[in-house]
Amino acid sequence: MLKPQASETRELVNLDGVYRFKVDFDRAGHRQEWFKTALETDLEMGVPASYNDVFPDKAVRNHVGYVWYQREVRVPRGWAGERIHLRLDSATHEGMVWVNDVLVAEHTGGYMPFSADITEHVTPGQISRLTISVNNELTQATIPPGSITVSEDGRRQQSYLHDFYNYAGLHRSLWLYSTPSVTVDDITVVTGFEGTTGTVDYTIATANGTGIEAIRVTLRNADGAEVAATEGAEGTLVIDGVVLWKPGAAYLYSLTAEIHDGGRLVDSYTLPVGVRTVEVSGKEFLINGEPFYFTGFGMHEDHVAIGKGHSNAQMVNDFQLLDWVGANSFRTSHYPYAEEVMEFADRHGIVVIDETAAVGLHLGFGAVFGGIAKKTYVEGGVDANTAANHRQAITELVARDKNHPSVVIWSIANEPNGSEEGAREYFQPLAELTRQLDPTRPVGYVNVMFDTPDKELLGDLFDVIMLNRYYGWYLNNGDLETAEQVLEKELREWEAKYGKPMIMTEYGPDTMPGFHSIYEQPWSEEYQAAFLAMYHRVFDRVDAMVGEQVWNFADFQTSNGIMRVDGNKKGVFTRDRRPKPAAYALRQRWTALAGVKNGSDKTITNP
Ligand code: GCB
Repeated sequence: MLKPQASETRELVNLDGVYRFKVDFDRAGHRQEWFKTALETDLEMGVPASYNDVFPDKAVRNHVGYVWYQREVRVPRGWAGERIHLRLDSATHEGMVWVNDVLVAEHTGGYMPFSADITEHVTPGQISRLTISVNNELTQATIPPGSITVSEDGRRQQSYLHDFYNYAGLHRSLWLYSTPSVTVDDITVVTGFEGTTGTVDYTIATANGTGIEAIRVTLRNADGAEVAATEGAEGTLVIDGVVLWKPGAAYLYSLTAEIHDGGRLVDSYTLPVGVRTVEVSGKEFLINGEPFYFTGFGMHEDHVAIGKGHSNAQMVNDFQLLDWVGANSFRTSHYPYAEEVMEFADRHGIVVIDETAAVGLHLGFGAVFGGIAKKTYVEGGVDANTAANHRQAITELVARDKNHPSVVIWSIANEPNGSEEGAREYFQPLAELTRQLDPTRPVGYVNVMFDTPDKELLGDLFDVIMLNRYYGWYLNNGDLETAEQVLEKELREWEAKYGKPMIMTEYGPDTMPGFHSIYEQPWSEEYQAAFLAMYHRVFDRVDAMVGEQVWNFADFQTSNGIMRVDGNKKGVFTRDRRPKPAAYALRQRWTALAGVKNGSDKTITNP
């Protein structure tokens, strides 16, 4: 799926701004056809952003159901004769879109783009009414799943098994764009190299052509000089003296695909391309044939006031802090991030573990918080409906992100139940689907701490072992000595069981900024630093460890509960991005680790 862009043959108008906004408290909007007239409301809402924390009103924040957005859009008058499209980069979790009175698009899945050809419903030069209903409900059939109950006084209440606030709304940009009718519909690139010769295998899908158009493909280097060119819908571009895309040293070529008809340029689309390879070999994770050691974080799209709304300035700030702390990677825990984030990572050589929104697929979790342990793989639980939506989530993620050089692993789920009967039956087809959609990248899932190697049933289906461990926090709280022993013992068991590269994708304690303790008490800033240093000692002793991603980059908002005080405090930065002391310790370690290869001489002195 190509991101809309302006080109010689395409135009692009951004539709971000302030929309009329109405919360559908009575679930009346669809029945009363609110899209047919101006929304009756005094409220307005900024887009992109989550609406939840914008209004000082508990009823809005806690609303479960639909909200409505509306604005007028003038289609540029010069677009007569073009195809006209509308694109929403996301609507969390379900969006329905009307242009004037006509429903033009519907999409479920809160972190993926969708678009509609609206040519027949608009007139260039004229104003049209754009109305969007957005539903924030999570059910057992959505990804991520959740459940809704109705209180005695009739309020709908949402619960879910993931640990981040269910922010909702139009979190990402909206676009109006034009294309010719014959278009470059999709491009897929797979890159490789042999010595100093690089290759870009490409496939171009066109739409609405007659089949006789010529396809021309040109590859330019970062200075804009042509380095290779060829013709046809499929082929290989060869680059002499290739400059590779490397972690920390990004280099991007640009591939322009053009459709020509009788000498006339019909459509043109340009895609940034980084030439690199990714591979798992024994216990090593190789980028460009060289062992790579992941340092960084599990993150969240989460900021004060805008919630999960994308902000370019906040994004740049987060990447600057990643750079400052010496991180070379992050995981898009626990859902695909905005495309601008992926593009930034491409441009700056940051390595990404790209995750679907399949989080909370473990119904036994209830028991941990004093509730009942339910079975996961049963009808009405994680079942065929979930699997169908999970397939969609994987398919859409690969379609959107397959060309990003920064993406080196597909993570198809976070902490599903991986030890219960039914887990293999559920995950095997999904692992196969991911490989079929993209045979070039390693595939993994993120393992939960209950699924120790003696119980876990899935590891052989995947290329890498990704583990979230909280010894010293949820287990052995305050006792880092015992935690160190159990952690090392378990990691060695994983290593012996699979002999695959292992990444610690989550580890870290909640930490209250400003709380100090000479006794290394849990919640103190000293405990966070000591906890991380202990994990690092262990990682440095276990050969198969190829990465460490601390939980979390920053404090983030969660749902209410006795385990959380205004959210999760495991951030190394606070929610407003101030460093806790652990940030300085990580900076020292990761800066020293940079460039040190896995295996050979990974041992460094811990701060
Ligand atoms: C986990 C989850 C993550 C939570 C974290 C925690 O295992 O993957 O979403 O936020 O633990 O802090 O409890």
